Amino acid sequence: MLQGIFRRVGNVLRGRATLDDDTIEELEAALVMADVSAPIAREIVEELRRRAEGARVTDDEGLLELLRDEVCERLEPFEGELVLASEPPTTIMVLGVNGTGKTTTIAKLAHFFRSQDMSVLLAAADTFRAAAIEQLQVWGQRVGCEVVAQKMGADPGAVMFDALDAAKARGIDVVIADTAGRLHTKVNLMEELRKMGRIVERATGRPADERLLVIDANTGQNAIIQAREFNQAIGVTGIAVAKLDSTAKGGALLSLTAELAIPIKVVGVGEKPGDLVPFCARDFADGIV
Ligand SMILES: Nc1nc2c(ncn2[C@@H]2O[C@H](COP(=O)(O)OP(=O)(O)OP(=O)(O)O)[C@@H](O)[C@H]2O)c(=O)[nH]1
Ligand SMILES: [Mg+2]
Repeated sequence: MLQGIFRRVGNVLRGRATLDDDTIEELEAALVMADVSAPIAREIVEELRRRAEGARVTDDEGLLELLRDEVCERLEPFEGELVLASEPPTTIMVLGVNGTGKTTTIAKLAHFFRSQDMSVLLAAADTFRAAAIEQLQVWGQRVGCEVVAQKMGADPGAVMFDALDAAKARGIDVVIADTAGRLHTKVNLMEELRKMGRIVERATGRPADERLLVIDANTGQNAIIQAREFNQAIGVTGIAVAKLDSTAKGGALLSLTAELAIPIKVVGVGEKPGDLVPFCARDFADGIV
């Protein structure tokens, strides 16, 4: 699944039977090239050295196996599952900066819930661009669920309110809200998200069941800054990684989870509604190394 730069991490080890200082240095550099932060890259190679000594590994396959295990064990505690509310509707707010893959991820989530025979309603609360509303409506048609929308420029909170009102009236299982991701008015954006959050709380008696942050797998260390900001604003309950199929990196997930301890819930591996899989640390580790 992942090629390119992260492959180099594996290539560094190929043909080497032991971890000499040069190999360690190259490996650390390769990890950083794959978007692993420098401190975590250092930790990983130190741990790998310890493991290799303990396990008396004698060939490159053995070293690779240890590296995969190390990556897997770091991410395993952060395998998460989407939360479904015991009292419907489950509310999922989908967050993230411009172009990360929010709307596509919503379509995929809707498709997934529909395949489980659940009813889904989409809230077009990214009212910043007319195209965003239309895009969600097209997806709604394609995956077979209703879309609650207002005009461009409308108050996203009002769209959220309408959507939850309709969902309760119709006994809908899951409401998924698109949100704006523009960055140039960040303070307003975060305030707007908090306001939407309060509207959910008032309508359902609890915070949105999922505040799902979409991270573009190509983003690199910026992903951590994004996660920190959204987390401060509204409390992120899970990460959705988009575009893992198109990246050569993905190492930012290691620092992101280490720093913020937010579970990774789903992974986007393409542009079609079916291209969404649960996050699996083992698959990720095997794919990258
Ligand atoms: N290959 C691949 N492309 C993806 C994936 N998810 C999203 N995309 C593409 O990424 C682009 C942006 O996706 P959107 O879902 O529109 O992103 P967004 O966050 O809603 O963007 P804005 O509404 O502009 O902020 C589109 O061209 C998608 O087809 C994925 O998992 N794999
Ligand atoms: Mg969008």
